[in-house]
Amino acid sequence: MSNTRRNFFQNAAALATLFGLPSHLSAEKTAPRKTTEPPRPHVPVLTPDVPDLPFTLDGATKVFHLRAKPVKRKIAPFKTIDAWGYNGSCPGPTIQVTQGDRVRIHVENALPESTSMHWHGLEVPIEQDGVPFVSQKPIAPGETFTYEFTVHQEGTFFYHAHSAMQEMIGLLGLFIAHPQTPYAPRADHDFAIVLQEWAILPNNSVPNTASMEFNWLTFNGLSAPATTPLVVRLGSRVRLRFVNLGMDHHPIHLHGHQFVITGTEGGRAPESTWYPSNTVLVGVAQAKVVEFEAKYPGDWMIHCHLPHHMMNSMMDLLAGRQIQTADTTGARAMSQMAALSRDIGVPHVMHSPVAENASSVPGFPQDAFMEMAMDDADGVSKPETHGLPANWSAGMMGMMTMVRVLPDAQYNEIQSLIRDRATSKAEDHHHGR
Ligand SMILES: [Cu+2]
Repeated sequence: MSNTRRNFFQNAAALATLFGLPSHLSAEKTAPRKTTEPPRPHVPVLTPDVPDLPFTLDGATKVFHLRAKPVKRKIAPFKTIDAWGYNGSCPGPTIQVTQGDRVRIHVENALPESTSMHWHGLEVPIEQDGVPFVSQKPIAPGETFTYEFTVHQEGTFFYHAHSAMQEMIGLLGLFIAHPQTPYAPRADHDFAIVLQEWAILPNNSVPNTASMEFNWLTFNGLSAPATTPLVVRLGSRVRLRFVNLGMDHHPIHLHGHQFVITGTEGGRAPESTWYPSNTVLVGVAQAKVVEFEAKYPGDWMIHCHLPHHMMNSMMDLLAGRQIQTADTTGARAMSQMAALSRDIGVPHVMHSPVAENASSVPGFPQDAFMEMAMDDADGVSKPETHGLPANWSAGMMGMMTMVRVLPDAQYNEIQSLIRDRATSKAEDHHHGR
């Protein structure tokens, strides 16, 4: 085959990867597979609320471009922060390659200080290791450094600036290497989630990366209820990949199902090591991969179980306002919350009822004023939340999302809404909106 033809086929394959719908987004999935169609070796990883990094081909080498730059991230309906990220996203876009691929990654520094890039867990030559002053000179502002290596491993890896404070302000992303020999059993859905914590004072937008007191906790750069639920088909096999590059360890708990731990930051774990759990501790610098059969229909929570990681910083809402909780009644609290709702422009804020004598009970309030429903807020309402019970968002805070295990009809309805969203976004783009 001539070089031109070979390039054409390689480029066609790359375009299919870039623009093809993941098989789990296809409504035709319920139809029996045609015998002539070769089975896909794996479904692509979906990183909710984070884009994939596109690539071009130079011969057989996949070429990526990452631009380190400050980025504004609306982590909750009432909180936008100044983080640093890549290509306008924090965490950075997800890189997906196949074991055996040769990759070239241009890292451009649009930060006001020098940076570096480390390929965490990947076995690369020392000059590609990305440690400033040890394996390379720091990448100065305005400079680009090009990394190139062959990925001979499979698994869940990540990339990050090899500088402690830059990691904490968001300079990291996922690096997924799909296996050459497909994993067994095959997963129907494959999701990845980056865990991060932030210390941001009320009325401030810049994280304090030196602080040990974290008040904002995020999955893929968002705090619940802004996190996008993971929508899966009832009866499917689901893989979840968690990556932690922060200061705290996070015990991630799944409701209503048991999973097995099928991999770590070092790759796939042998099946003989799998044992049932429903909580997995994702330690700092680790990846943990779990799999389960989505057997039970429902909207099942998945969240860090550290109590302080299951809340948002309400101080931001209160900014400059006094809410009297120590001497209040249900009606008074309701009117205060309604005023708050108007002021912050969140369509609907409510809390659950409190007893008439609440203020005379030592310990009150605990959660009474933390439950705020904002189902219709910008960034909360989306196809993936379609059909959830009213006020669902009142129970969602911090490092939290849900796995929605849905029967065919509901699953297909949401996938069709997601496709409509993609179409209208493409049209907006086409019309320069
Ligand atoms: Cu946690």
